[in-house]
Amino acid sequence: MSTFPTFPTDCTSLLCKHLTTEIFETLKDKKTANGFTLEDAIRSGVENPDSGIGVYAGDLESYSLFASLFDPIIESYHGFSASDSHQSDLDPSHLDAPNPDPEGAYILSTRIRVGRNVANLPLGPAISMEQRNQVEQDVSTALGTLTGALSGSYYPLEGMSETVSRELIEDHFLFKAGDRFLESAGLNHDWPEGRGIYHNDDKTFLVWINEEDQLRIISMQPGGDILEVFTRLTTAISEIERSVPFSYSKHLGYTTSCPTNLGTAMRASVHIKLPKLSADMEHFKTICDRHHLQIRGIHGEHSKSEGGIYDISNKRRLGVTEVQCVQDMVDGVVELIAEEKGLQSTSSNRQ
Ligand code: ADP
Ligand code: ILO
Repeated sequence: MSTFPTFPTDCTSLLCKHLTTEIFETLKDKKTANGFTLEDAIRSGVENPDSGIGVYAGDLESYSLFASLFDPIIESYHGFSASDSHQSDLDPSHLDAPNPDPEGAYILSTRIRVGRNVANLPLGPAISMEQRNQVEQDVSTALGTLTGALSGSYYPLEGMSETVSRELIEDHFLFKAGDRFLESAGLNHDWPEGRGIYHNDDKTFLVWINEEDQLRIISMQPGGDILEVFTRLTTAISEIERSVPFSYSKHLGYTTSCPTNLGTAMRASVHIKLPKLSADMEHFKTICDRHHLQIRGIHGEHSKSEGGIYDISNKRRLGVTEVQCVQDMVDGVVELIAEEKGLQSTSSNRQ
């Protein structure tokens, strides 16, 4: 790439905010050992100017070689500076999480996922077909050794019937095909080969293979027992880590292809019914901001809410521990439920 990309005047992505002509000129001819370039890193944000972020890494080296672009983006998104370092804490006994909704009136389900990538391999945007297929083989073999509540089966996407995959997506278990942000980032190359999903019989423990990250390890179940969900996840992570070495750096924590996921790579969410509170979106957002929470629709990122049900999750992932990520979500959900209850009783007193 020799010319500076053009962005529409209303573009608000972190890429367009931080990519100056000086940074562009310094980085445009650099290449990581895996052949990943600046052009590759910014393609998603250039082709999708409505991106929030707009960049992806091809390998761990991308974060240091293109640091003059990635660092300010990481600082803007996570409030984490180049001199900070990351801490991990996956100990469930450090979490204070009694079920915020024991009667099941508000929380439909809880899900906690982490992203992981295999050490010393390129990330999805720069991986070859052979390397990706090897990841699928190694990870599915490792998962095949799990026992007890984690034992299950691997279902490759290739050969999966349309009906089965539609059902898994609608029931919130499987990733969707054709995401345009991932497509531009090169993450859909050779689709559907090398991709698939592992799950136990109850679908409370799932692993996505070779989607945005090489592994997305997921624990989920109906209701609001967040501690049980976190405990299952942490057990699974340490079991998998015995045979699959994960890419981790002291500075950035777990390596991920999208900078928003760096650090813990954790998203802890509930699907929660808040019809009264969400009628006043500004008030709803103020509470979420106070607890560092993100609001999504119920069919994943870039989807809409249905029936006053929202996906509420931690926004901070880097420079905070996994326990803190989940604690943000728990504390915010407690306040959201109290607020919804208050609004419900005010409106029933008026009737
Ligand atoms: P990610 O969690 O990897 O960031 P998405 O936002 O696309 O990705 O969510 C993936 C899927 O997980 C979607 O189908 C979404 O509805 C589902 N999901 C997320 N949180 C929950 C939850 N608390 N309960 C049930 N399904 C959930
Ligand atoms: N590249 C997209 C998505 C960023 C955050 N989400 C995920 C799934 N990583 C954007 O810049 O809006």
